[in-house]
Amino acid sequence: MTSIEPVTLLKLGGSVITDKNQPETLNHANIQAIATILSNHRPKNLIIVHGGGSFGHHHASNFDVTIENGTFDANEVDTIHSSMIHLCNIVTQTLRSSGMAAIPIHPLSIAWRDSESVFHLPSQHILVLLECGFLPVIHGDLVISEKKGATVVSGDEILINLSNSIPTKRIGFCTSTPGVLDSSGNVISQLYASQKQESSITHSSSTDVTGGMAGKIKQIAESNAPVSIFDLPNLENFLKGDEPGTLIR
Ligand code: IP8
Repeated sequence: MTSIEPVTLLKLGGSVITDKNQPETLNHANIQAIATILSNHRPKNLIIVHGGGSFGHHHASNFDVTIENGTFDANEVDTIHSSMIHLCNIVTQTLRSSGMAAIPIHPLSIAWRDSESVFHLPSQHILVLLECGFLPVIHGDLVISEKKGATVVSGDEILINLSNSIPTKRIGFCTSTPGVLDSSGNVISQLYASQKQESSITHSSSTDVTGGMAGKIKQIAESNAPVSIFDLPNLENFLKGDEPGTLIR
């Protein structure tokens, strides 16, 4: 068994790394900016999870595939999954070009949902990757679900699942908003467990089959580690150990 120091889990929102309003459109500038920031800071024991943005969500929505509603059509599975592999390859290639040892991990190949819809993601090999000095990069994807076929799993659910199976120091969600906003549009600096479900959360107008910020907050309620939600200009501060945006305990 491996034993490593507690990890940092970082979610790169699909709305940060892609243009969510244009099908299959990357935000190259943001992906490069993230790679530069990470290579300057070289955080130890980091696991990255990224979202689908205009890649996975666009195709999943066309085929009406969601977290609940699966597909048994292999061509649909391949179209959705391949678009996520493509996005993950761009992210990992950019990170490697900046000197990071990024390795893609594809949930469809290793994870599943059981008959109660409980999500299972083996994590031992992810720990071994970390121990060997690699930077694991996982992504929202399709997963095979008992009786339902292939359903969507969000990067948020993957991240929270990992935080409950791998000792986790902190969790960061790098999103297109500077944090969780109150009804006047101001960033709420701290939320406590009891408020996690009650905050005023706006819904995005772009295609998102996993529920946007509202879905994220629902997932975060399941985590044990402190969670920060912030935007790209604050990624560096998060990596330095600050608590930018909204801190959820
Ligand atoms: O953007 C969604 O991941 P998310 C993945 O983290 C697919 O919700 C395939 C739509």
